[in-house]
Amino acid sequence: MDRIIKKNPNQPEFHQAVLEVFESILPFVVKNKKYAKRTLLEIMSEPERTIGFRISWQNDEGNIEVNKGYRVQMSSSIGPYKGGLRFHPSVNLSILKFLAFEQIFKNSLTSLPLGAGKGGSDFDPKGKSDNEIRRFCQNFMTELYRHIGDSTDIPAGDIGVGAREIGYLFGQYKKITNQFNGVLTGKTYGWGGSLIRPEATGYGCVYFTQHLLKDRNEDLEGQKIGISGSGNVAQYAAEKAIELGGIVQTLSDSKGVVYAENGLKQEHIEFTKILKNEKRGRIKELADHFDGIKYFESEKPWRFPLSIALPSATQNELNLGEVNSLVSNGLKYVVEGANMPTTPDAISFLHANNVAYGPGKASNAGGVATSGLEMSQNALKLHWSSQEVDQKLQGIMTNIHAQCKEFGSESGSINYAKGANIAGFVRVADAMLDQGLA
Ligand code: NDP
Ligand code: 2IT
Repeated sequence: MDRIIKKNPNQPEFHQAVLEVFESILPFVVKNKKYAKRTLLEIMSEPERTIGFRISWQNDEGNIEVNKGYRVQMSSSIGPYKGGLRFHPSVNLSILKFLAFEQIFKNSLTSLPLGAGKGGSDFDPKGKSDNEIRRFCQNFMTELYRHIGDSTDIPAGDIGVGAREIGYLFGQYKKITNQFNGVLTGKTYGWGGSLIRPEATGYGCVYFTQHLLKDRNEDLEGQKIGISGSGNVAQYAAEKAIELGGIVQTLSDSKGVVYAENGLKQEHIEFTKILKNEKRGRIKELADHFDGIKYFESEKPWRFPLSIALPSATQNELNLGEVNSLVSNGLKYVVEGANMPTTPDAISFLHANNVAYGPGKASNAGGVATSGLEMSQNALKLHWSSQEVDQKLQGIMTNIHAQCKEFGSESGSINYAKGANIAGFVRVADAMLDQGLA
């Protein structure tokens, strides 16, 4: 770990993600001769390839702006590089490398042939016109296209990249390469997307939550659920949790949180989808528009008494002080919709206080898994029905939970994070050994 920190200075998020995995799997690696003598973990933490590029684009005033673009091709041991693109002003190599590193284990857990990658830009989509977004995406793809391909590297969405951006990116890829193929996932259904891909991360996270509840002989009915974020993951986690009888009390964005004591209803989720995906407004407008919903500026969901927290916005958004107060207010489950939303000291606190903790690399894997299903449909040149895709997604989440239990069972309890890390590691490590890569 010291060597990794030295080789990758000033990358705190990357160090955090690597340390979390190292700490939890080291005893397993040391015990297993096959892995013990190798530097597998160290090799895995070095991207196979890191690409950086300039994106210059014209804003609506006619001026040229410039942003940084990246693709981190982390691991191709079990399949082509696969993972999302993030457009957010905070994007840098530390964040993309942590995300790409998490993606190794997540994609392995899906049991599909998916390697790991992540990319994006420090471009800020907030307040940009549709035309500016289109020009930016086209210029981003003009640089990226030479590094990706439907059996090389298959990007998708993440923060700030949804159906609109994937459309513009795909249009430019097709124009440059003269190829119509499955090089991106998260496409619109009418031109190669998969049904249920928009829903998959949020739905999958709730399916995973159901498994954790079942392990403790509970179910979702009547649970007070706090969800952070109001983007793709949060919208569909809320929708599925409501459908299954949960009381979803919060959604949020970077400006504040909305709280509905009696729980949000499907009509509120439909409003949120239009607000966020089309009008691109602030979550405050949900409270302005409906009775029984209050808005708290600059606050997070974690100040309310919840039994289940589904952090679904961004990294390190749930800290020790917040879990401490949540636990004194009756918190029993934290299941991550986002990537690495819970800080390391908060995770330790959850384990010490018998709160079931579902790590993002397991609980939000439904998104990339359904991207894998989109790739299969593209390769076969056909579409599966919603029911078929949803059933496969449920099967994958069930299987991920089973792997977490198999490798994470400790005397009297289950450490799902340890289970996810070991199970994810084994498949990739074995492939690396088979292929002479370690
Ligand atoms: P979206 O861009 O659709 O939504 C992001 C949401 O999180 C918005 O409500 C946004 O608020 C909020 N948010 C983003 N950054 C911050 C921040 N720094 N502080 C506070 N709030 C913030 O992204 P997704 O829903 O796709 O992604 C959410 C999380 O889920 C990310 O961690 C992503 O990596 C992870 N994830 C996504 C998957 C997918 O398929 N999309 C799959 C697996 C994981 P605002 O609009 O105000 O910025
Ligand atoms: O973090 C993630 O797993 C994603 N953003 C989805 C990646 C994908 O390729 O669907």
